[in-house]
Amino acid sequence: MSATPPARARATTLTRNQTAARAAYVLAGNDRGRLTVAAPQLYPHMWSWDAAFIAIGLARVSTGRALTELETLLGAQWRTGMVPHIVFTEGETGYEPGPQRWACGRVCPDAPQSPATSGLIQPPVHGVAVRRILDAARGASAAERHDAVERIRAMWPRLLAWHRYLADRRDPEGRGLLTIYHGWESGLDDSPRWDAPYADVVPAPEFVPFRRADLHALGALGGAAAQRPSDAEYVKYQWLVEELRRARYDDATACRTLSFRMADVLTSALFVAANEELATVADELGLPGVDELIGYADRFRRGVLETADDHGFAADVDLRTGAVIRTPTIAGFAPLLSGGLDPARQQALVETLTSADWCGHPGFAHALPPSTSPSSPAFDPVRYWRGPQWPPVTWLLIWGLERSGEQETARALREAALDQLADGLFAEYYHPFTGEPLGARPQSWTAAVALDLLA
Ligand code: 2M8
Repeated sequence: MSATPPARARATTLTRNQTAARAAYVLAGNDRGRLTVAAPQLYPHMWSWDAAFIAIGLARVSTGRALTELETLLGAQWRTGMVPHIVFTEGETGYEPGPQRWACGRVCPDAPQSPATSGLIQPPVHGVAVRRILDAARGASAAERHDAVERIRAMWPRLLAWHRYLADRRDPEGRGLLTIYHGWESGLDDSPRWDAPYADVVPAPEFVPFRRADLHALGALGGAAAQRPSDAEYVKYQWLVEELRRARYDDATACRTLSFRMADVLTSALFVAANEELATVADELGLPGVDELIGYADRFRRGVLETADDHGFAADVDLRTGAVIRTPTIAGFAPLLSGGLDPARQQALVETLTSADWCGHPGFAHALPPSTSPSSPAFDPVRYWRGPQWPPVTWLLIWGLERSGEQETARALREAALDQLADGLFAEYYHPFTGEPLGARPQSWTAAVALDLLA
């Protein structure tokens, strides 16, 4: 994909106050009481990492409501400590695979009977949200702060169990990288980083793929199928769910039998950051687990940095073949989230991020990170995680750059992000060249990161 289409003039540019007001309005509209749906038509349920970003945004409006979001998610935790990637809202049938297809409560004794959940994970950014909520509570009334502290104390055992699950069951060999069983677990579903491993995911001949509800929902929003993963990819996604169900969602079995097992460097880097953030919360509130959390952060930071090349760019590892997958996707910037690079490699990585191969492409409508480098043959400016710019990922990079002491680059990204979000549409993702909104809208996590960036 080399052609660079002209940037389109957008219909509206809101002021920052208007953008914030509209973002809060979107979150209120997507609020179903104790959870916020990821997007009303396309994703009418709660998603795990979406919930964390939503809580980060809600903290700017009400720390109490932000905590409710995390409490609902953690309320669906499995006995193993696993936090599921989807918590299904009752009676909602517009998403596939739905609860019947996962059948978690039926085939796995560790899954809750209610609420119904999926049997996968997503990146563990929840610790980051907890830290942000506690910080936001500092500026609130004494009563709100007291309530926030008590509720964080109450959810602490579940947060620790989640991190223990990840460290023990998703890194049984202690390499400092988290194993994922499905591209969906990475959150970057159809990223080109998974193309090679997906070549080995071959559905059994008798497998009958089920109806794709996503294309129907997106079509109703006026979106085109070209913005979603292809049918060929979707059959593999469905087949992996089937494999997992056959493994009864048992981690030991999954680690032996699944046809997709990747050490995900971005998820691992986010785990480092979440452990560090939770360790500061534990320290501040006198909660148990500080040393354990710092231990996890150190172990996974080492794991992430071991994959980095001379320019600090990180890689995934295919655990089935041992192959190192260094695709030019946004995941390569993982060390900016885990921290720990030596100054020379950190500078090189920031230079790469701002170069014409990434945010600095001269044709981009907004100088923001694309999900895949436009110089990669796999780049596609409209298709999901294969090129478009995703606001929550931008948020993560801004946050990571600030933590890494790269204030100037963080500031530039923040300004560009606010320009992008001033269309007031809160799209799921954006066309890097035209600035056109793509995918679902309004998407809750986009509104949430807008609220936080504007605060
Ligand atoms: C997308 O993933 C779901 C499957 O989990 C889907 O396409 O049906 C991804 O963008 C994921 O990162 C996100 O959490 C989810 C809900 O926004 O949608």
